[in-house]
Amino acid sequence: MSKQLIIGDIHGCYDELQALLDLVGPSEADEIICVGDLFDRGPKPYQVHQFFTTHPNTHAIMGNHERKHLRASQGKTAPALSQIITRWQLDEHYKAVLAYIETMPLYIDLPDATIVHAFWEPGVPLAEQREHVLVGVKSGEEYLYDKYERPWYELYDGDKPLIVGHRDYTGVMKSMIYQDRVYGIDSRCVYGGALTGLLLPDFRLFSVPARKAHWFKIRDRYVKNGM
Ligand SMILES: [Mn+2]
Repeated sequence: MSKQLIIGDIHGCYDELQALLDLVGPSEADEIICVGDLFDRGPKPYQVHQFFTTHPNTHAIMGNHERKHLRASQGKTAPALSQIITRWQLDEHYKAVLAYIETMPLYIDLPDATIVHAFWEPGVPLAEQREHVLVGVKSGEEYLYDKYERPWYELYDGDKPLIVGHRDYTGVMKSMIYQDRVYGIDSRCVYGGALTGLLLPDFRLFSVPARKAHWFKIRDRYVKNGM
């Protein structure tokens, strides 16, 4: 039977992605699914894009960083620093990455789990969840907190376990499991934490340490050089 490896926010951390794949050792038939935020802030967005566009059985969900790229490219918002740096890193490949981002779904619903980038609103079917909630836009997070005044994951009411990225719920760059119902697997690789994978159908966690606190180095280099 084929398995699914769900991977947390990669943020351009291609070397750690490879290390995680070496550790887990998925077969050709296994699916590899990232929860989103694939490119921004890390050192190797192009290699991550190549991986997801050339390997069979790979999928990625739209994260708030992908949404920002789309909206900036459509003139709806100004790109933030992390998008400006990613554009500069990708250079002539940026268009192809944007085209890939346009194909990314807001969620993936597997037999054993539902996967979204960020949040969930109780009482709302998956297909009717608000985009800014699923993707993790600030306004989506504020909307949930104003309406429910509790951490959203305590109210999760979907019919199978939910897997998300986007936030470090532990505060110590580790994954969170809430009542075997919500799996938060963003362990902050690009800030020097770890890259986490969750292997289904067994819900087994794997993790590899970040090689560096990539984002701080990249940001400082970019700002210093004025590029
Ligand atoms: Mn995110």
